Amino acid sequence: GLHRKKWRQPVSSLLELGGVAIAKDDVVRDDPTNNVPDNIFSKLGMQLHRRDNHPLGILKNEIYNYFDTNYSNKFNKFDDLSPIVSVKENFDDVLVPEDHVSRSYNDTYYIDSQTVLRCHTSAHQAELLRRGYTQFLVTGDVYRRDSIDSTHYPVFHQMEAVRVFSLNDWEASGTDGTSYAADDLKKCLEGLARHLFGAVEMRWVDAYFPFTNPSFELEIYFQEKWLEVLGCGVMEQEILQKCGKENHVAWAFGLGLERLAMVLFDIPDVRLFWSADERFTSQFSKGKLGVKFKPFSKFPPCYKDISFWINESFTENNLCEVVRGIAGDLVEEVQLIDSFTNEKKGMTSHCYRIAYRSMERSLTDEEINDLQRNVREQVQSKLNVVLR
Ligand code: FA5
Ligand code: MG
Repeated sequence: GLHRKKWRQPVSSLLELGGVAIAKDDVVRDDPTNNVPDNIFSKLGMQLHRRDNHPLGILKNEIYNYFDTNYSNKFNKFDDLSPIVSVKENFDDVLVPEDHVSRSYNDTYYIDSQTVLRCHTSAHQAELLRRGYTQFLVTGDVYRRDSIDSTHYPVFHQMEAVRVFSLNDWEASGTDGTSYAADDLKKCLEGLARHLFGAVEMRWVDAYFPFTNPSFELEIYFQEKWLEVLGCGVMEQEILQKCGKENHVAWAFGLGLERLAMVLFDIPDVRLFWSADERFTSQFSKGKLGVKFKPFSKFPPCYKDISFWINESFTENNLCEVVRGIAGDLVEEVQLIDSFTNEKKGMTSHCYRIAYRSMERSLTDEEINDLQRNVREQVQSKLNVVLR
């Protein structure tokens, strides 16, 4: 009957957060009304950024210090806003186009068709502007269906900052509002980078966001690569106008706390932030920024390849979710290493290399073979691909 699913839901798969009850679902489907799997569900409410002895909490507090000491007008701080937001807040309010990929079930976790796990802290910009705030910081956990490697995780943390100016502020400067805000933004972020890092190699890259123009990304050189740490720009006028802020300009940025913390603390893999192992947690303490993490030991990775004929609905994010659902934090990377099309049959084959590695111990052959057998079974049954 009508209520079948709703009422049969076992209690343990329901969670109350910020007054909203959400359900989990462990099936990967193309058009679900709820695509939040167990391993994501279990991260809700953890709030690593509110732990003073956790690298993310230490970093958050240090950024607070920077704003407190450099701005006489205090920034309002929020770090406890519910990650469950409406589609309107997450996308519409920040002008994300109707057909933008980030809205798809493949990229975003939906609780139902109108409710998502926020995929960025920008989801709170409009609400706070409407409530009258003009300088604020929002820190929180954000959720994305994404690929798997050492710098990507489906749950991570962002800090959003917004600063609004009125005509008085830029009139005297002799420049237009947009340049005034862009200059102030870059000054703020370069100051923040110096505050956190002292000297570090960084560069500005032009970017695109639906909610800012112009838009930029900041990259920092880390482990022989340029690592993107934040996006920012001058807020689109339309957002300000809709929030009752005509004749104002504003800048905004959203930074990835894990990415910055990896550089600051020398943390080599994003999974470590979730570790409850004392050999990790005991290395960090309140107020101590930049203590270099000492790996307990580097355990060897084990590589397993899997090849299959894909179908039209196949996506890498779905594959990663299946692998993560089985191996959890034992999976370090899922990488496409080969792809070819058989023109006659009109079929395409992908080969992925899965790297299994624990940050905490050596894995046994048996354990890895079990994981891989499970992966093969579920890739076949849940993604409807044909194994080779
Ligand atoms: C955004 O999320 C924008 N909302 C940022 C923004 C805010 C732009 C305000 C303009 C104005 P982006 O998708 O690039 O942008 O993510 C921002 C940062 O989050 C990235 O630079 C990166 O540091 C971090 N990040 C993104 N995906 C992941 C991931 N899977 N794991 C860890 N960190 C990530
Ligand atoms: Mg980006």
